Amino acid sequence: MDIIIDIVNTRDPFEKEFHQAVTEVAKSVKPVLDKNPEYRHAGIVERMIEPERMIQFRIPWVDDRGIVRVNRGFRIQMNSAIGPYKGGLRFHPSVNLSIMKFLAFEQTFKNALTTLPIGGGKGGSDFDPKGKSDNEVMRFCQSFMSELFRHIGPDTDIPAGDIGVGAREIGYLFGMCKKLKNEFTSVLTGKSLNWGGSLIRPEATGYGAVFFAKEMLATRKESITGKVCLVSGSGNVAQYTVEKLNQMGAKVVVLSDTSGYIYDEKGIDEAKLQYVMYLKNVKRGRIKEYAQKYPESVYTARNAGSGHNPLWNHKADCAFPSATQNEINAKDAQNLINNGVYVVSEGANMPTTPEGVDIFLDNKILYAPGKAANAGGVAVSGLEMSQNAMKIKWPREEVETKLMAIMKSIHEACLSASQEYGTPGNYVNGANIAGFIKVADAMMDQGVV
Ligand code: NDP
Ligand code: 2IT
Repeated sequence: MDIIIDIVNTRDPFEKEFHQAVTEVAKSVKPVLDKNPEYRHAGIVERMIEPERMIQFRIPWVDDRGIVRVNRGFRIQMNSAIGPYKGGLRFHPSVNLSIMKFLAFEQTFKNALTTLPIGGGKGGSDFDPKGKSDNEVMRFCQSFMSELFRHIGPDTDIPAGDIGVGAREIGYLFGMCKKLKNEFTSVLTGKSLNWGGSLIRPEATGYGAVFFAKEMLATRKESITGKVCLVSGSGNVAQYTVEKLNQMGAKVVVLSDTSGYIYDEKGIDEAKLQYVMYLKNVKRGRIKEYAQKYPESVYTARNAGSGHNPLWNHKADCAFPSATQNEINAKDAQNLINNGVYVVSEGANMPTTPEGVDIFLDNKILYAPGKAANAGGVAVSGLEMSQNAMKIKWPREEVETKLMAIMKSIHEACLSASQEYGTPGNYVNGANIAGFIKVADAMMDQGVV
């Protein structure tokens, strides 16, 4: 394990998010390597931490005032042992190589857990869609795709959405890619329903995170019904997490965005959720406006310097962090425990710091890491690719049933790997080990490539 940490420290000394993700996996898989020395001899981990290919490119575009702007684009093609590279695109000003690499690394294990034949990748840009006109977003997407198109394809690399990339951006990206390639193929997922998208793809990540929580609660013979839940973020994942929790009889009392969060003791019911969807997806406004519309709720502005996020300091049973990486630190994790939270299902990728994770594990709560709990999104992306390849469209119920079955099987795989390697109920070890073995075995079969 120390050798692996040394390699990333020496090669990529400043990539802190990538180090964080690698360190966690390296710790979890140590007993697997001890039991199966052939993985060490074949340099499996050394190869897994080095992307197969990284593409970085210039994205020039012209804003509405006629000024030339330049952003940076990335695509990390991390691992193709079990299928073509697959993973989202993130457009956010914080995007850098470390964040892209941590996401691509996590994606490789997540995709392996889905049971589908998809490898790991991730991409994006430091472009900020906030405050940009539709035309600016379109011109940016077209410029981004004018380079990316030569690196992707339905059997090579299939991007999708992530933070800042939703239906609008996927539409513009697909339009340009189709034009440049002169073919209509499944080169992106998360497409709109009338031109190749899958039913339930928009819902899949949030629904999946709730299904995973349901499976964890079932191990204690409990259900979601009646549970009070904290959900962070208010984008794609958060919205459909709230929708499914409401359908299952739970109550969600918080939602957030980068500026702050709202607390609504009465619960964010279906009608209020419809308003959030309008506010965020159509009006592209701020969550603060929720408190103006529903005076029974309270808005608290973000205080980044406070050392903790008050959103996690409310009485509840379950938490679904669904905004971004490292949004729960040790203090937040302890606040959650002190407030009675005993189920954490991560909709976001790596939302909990290593110190926070240790607090969850020490308290033996039902804690599912993102690579297991949020795998429903990419799983339905895989189902979108299958439907496109077969040129058919499955009904809503069929896709949701398949999603439910996939989340159940991920839960079982994590649990059984955690048991086999001596840490029963530790979903962090379980997810890392189960994902690792699947990718490692494929790499062993395919030789040193
Ligand atoms: P969206 O862009 O739809 O929503 C992101 C939400 O998180 C927004 O409310 C945004 O606030 C908030 N947010 C983003 N960055 C920060 C930040 N630095 N600090 C505080 N809040 C922030 O993205 P998604 O819902 O798609 O993604 C949310 C998380 O889920 C990400 O970690 C993503 O990687 C993960 N994920 C997404 C999947 C998908 O299918 N979309 C699949 C699996 C995981 P604001 O409105 O102010 O921007
Ligand atoms: O983090 C993720 O799993 C995603 N953003 C979804 C990726 C996908 O290919 O659907």
